[in-house]
This record gives sequence, C-alpha cells and structure tokens, in this order.
Amino acid sequence: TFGWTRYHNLTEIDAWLDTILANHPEVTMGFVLGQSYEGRDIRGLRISYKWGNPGVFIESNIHAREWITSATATWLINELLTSKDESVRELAESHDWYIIPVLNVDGFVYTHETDRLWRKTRQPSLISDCIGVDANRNFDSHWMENGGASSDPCDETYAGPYPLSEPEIKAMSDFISILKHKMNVMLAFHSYSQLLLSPYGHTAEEFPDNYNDLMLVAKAYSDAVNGLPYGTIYKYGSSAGILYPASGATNDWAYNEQDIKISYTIEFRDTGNFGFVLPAAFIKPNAEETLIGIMALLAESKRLG
Ligand code: 0X9
Ligand code: ZN
Repeated sequence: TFGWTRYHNLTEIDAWLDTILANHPEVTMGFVLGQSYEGRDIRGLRISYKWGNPGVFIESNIHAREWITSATATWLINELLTSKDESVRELAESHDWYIIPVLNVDGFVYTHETDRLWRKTRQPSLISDCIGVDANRNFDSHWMENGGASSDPCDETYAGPYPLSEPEIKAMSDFISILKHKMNVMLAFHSYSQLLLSPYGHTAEEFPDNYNDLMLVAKAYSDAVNGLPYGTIYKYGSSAGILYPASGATNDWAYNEQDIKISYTIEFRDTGNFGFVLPAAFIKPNAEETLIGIMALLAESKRLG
C-alpha cells in the first residue's frame, strides 16, 4: 500500500494519484502536462475548493535523484485533502493548488531501475554519446548566461542544445504560460541543503525588485520550520547570492518571464550527511515541516500583499 514510510516508484505514484482523484472528485482534477522524451505522461493534480483562489504551483522531482521531493509533494497532497487540522483546512481551501509530483518522469524511472544518482532527463544528444539535459537549466530565461550552466552534454549541468529542448520543460513552460494569470506562487522542490532560494540565479550582481519582500517571506518559512521540535535550520537568500550562479532554472523563469513574483527553489533535507539518498525515515519529518513552512510563507506573502 501507498504510504510515506518508504519511497515509491512512478507506477505506484500514478496508481496512488488515480485513487486520490477517485476519492476526491469534487475538489481535484487530474491533468497531463504533456509527454516526456520516452513518451510517459507527466501528470499533475489540481486541488481547488473554491475556483479563483490564489494559485500555488509546485514543481517537484525535476532532478531525478531527489526522491524526497515527490515523497513530500504526495504527502502534501494527502494532507491538503484529508487533514482535519483547522489551519491545514484553511490553507487547503483558500488556495488553488497545482502540483506536479514527478516532472522528470524518465529520469525518475531511471533512478529506480538503473542509476540511483541520475539527475538529468534521458534525451540523447546529437553531438555526443552522453545522455540527458539538466532540466533546471533548460528554461527560456537568461539561458546559458553567466556560468553555472554547461554546453557540454557530458556535464551534470548541461543546459541542452537550446532553451526548452526538453519536452518535459517545454510542456511545463506551455502550461504555465497559459495559466500564469492564476499563479501567485511558484515553489520548485529540490534537495538537498536546507535552503530557500529566491531569484536571481543568473546573476549575483542584481536583485529582484521585490527582493525585500522575498526575504521576509523566506524568513517566515525558515522561522516556522525552525520553531518546530525538529528545529531544522533553513537558510535563505538569492540563488546566485548564497548558492551558486545557475541560469535557466524554474524559479527565475517563473519570476522573469511569467510574472510570478513569489518564486522560490526549496532545497530540502539534509545538509549532506545522506544527501540525495535521504533515508525514508525522514520523509514524514521533512514533509511535516514543509507544510508548516508553506503555511507561514503563504500567510506572510498575503500579509505583504
Ligand atoms: O543546481 C540546481 O539546479 C539546484 N540545486 S540542486 O542540488 N537541487 O541541483 C539549485 C538551483 C538554484 N538556482 C536557481 N534557481 N537559479
Ligand atoms: Zn535539484
């Protein structure tokens, strides 16, 4: 059975999504972003109790090996739909949620079947024997500018032959472009490092217009998570400022090209002890604190208007 005491493969996640849709037909809608390079459906779930609420878009598992992200996204879906806690009900019912548990479906399957530490997509290159593109360098925003993205197909941060070369990223880009007027918040789930990263990733020299607000909202998340019994510490800042330069990433593209002004990359647990291979015992703690963090983030963002 599906649960959060172990990690699940794509088949199990898809079957679970079907169950969720069947059990909550009034408030959920399944959608397909498009197909991956290998032809798999990229599935998403919308949760909407009242059409027209502020939209929150959650992208997860764009990097194949970051299993904690889809485990957390599925747990979040379950809580939003089934929790009896009053603050969770309020959170669930006052937003329209668009959640993609596994964006990089081909890579995710590859991490289950062949190479646990695979990061990229699975589309072959025309100029090299190396396979795959770093999907988080493939968005059409400052693509391949200022380092942090590679033009070498054998690199882990290969940005692809051109922006949106990956069908998964093209599909996501098209979907958001259509719905962007409904999207207020973009959260891209990653691991690991325990960081909240705002734009920009393409430069550390400039900062977004609403950088002060972005930092206040990030602080609210970090404080809320730190205040839980786990006491987990999340640092925050701009992507290029506190991590490293990286252009063509989801949160920058959402901010720059789609006008989604509350836009973060969240790097989950841990800080390197287990790294990408975080034991399943950490799924629930990580997911619980993520929910509390998102609650604080959305409240602070609402407060700031
Ligand atoms: O390098 C990445 O894509 C992200 N880190 S990870 O270890 N999960 O691969 C960080 C991206 C942050 N930078 C931008 N959003 N620009
Ligand atoms: Zn990542």
